[in-house]
Amino acid sequence: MKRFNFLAINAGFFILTAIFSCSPSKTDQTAHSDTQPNIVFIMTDDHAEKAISSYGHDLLQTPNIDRLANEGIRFENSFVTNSICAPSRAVLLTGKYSHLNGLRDNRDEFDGRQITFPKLLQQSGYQTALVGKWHLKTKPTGFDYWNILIDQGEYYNPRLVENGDTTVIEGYTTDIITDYALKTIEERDTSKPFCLLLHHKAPHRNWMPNSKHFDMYKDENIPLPDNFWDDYATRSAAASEQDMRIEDMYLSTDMKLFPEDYGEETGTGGKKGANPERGWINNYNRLTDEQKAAWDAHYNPIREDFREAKLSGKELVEWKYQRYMKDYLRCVASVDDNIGRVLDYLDEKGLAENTLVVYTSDQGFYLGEHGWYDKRFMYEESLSMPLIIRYPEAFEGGRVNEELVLNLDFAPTFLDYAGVEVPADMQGTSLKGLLEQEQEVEWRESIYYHYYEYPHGWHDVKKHYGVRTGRYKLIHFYNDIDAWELYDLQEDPTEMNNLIENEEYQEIRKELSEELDRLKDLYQDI
Ligand SMILES: [Ca+2]
Repeated sequence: MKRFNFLAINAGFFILTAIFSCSPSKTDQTAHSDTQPNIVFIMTDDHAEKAISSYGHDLLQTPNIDRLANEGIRFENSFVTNSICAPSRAVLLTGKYSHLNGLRDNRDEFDGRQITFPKLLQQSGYQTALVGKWHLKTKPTGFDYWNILIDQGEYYNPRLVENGDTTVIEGYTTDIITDYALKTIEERDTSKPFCLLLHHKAPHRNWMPNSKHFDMYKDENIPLPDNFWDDYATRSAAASEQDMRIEDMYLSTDMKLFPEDYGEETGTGGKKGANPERGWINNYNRLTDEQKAAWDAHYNPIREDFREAKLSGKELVEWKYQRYMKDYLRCVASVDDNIGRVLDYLDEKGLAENTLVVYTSDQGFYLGEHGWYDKRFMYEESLSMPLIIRYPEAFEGGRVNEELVLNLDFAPTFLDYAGVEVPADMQGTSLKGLLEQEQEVEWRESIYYHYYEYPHGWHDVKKHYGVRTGRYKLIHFYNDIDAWELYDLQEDPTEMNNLIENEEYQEIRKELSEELDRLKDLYQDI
């Protein structure tokens, strides 16, 4: 814990001691394991499945996430109900769709008076803790201990609010969040099971890597996705207005250049009229002298090359893609390192067997597909979220599950494993039957999605809702547009060909439309 400054250590110990006042007994680590598992819920922000090697991709090696997949169950078809940060978190906590939990987009505040799974676990005897990104504006409820980043948080030297008190901790945020998470487990009341929500900021924009990963991909070029130069033909919502193209990324905060490198900021960055330079320079100035020296040693040669090359057109876009991807993947490398630390800690303390460990992200992300970064659209890259669950005491690992699961299912799953009755108005389904391969599991054959953040907010993606089955997807964009899209994911996995007017698909369109009506009714989204 060398990276903590002295004041922060003392503040942390004071609070932890005050909260966990029952004296810990190291001999009683598994006393509760027969009935209630410990839960470690690790969630990152904007981590695409494509940036995980166990999902079958080779952009990046993620040995620690892969270890979890080898020892647990990896879900091939896990999805988010509303692909944006705060709404995804509200769904996770409540087990309810956005229109019922009241948090439709990042502008809304979370109503912390609602029933959430941490509250119910707490009432059933769990010690509950939240460490890392929160992003729901209101104060966390249902946690014995919380220590959270402010809003989106910072990559370096983050401000952390620990049960209401703000401190600045020197170091790299992904490491620091993990430090606090492990400290929270270490100092818990061992007579109780614990539930820890470990929520990383990374790899959210603006992708500032730990200097130890600067050399990754140094002399490599990352291949462009096949549909990088998408013209959005047949898809009017994508063609009309969205502002999430890599082409339009900021030269300042996204590319880490300074005004003297480029003159005038030409990127729109998802929000015309924002002032990205000010935010970026503030971020840079938060670095310590030592961090700045490491930063400059890596980025100054990149800046010099940029100034000399005077790139424009496609060359500039491809340069942006390389810069974006390398920093994004380096940030994921830190996430993977720190997952390794958590798994090693659980092993060392004899907690691995009776702890349910989840790895997921609040949604997926575009890594150049359709020419994009960001999320929001109901297309596969942002609808999908990685999901791996390990609980050695209950099931063997190494399997892949292909059922359609949702972030709506987390709350019922944790309550089910804890032996707590799932409230009737939670809309998800416990994953326990799938995890334990019970023979008579009847599972959903379609999922429902609804995105709202328009015209306010970022990136100008129009409101839409839709249904996805194992093979097909029907989407309706609405508000100031009335556009339907239909995809055959088996024939067109990258969703380039909208089949809504195709004669051969009219029967499927009708069936999907009926299924969409059924789901809207089922989830009370009317
Ligand atoms: Ca996110």
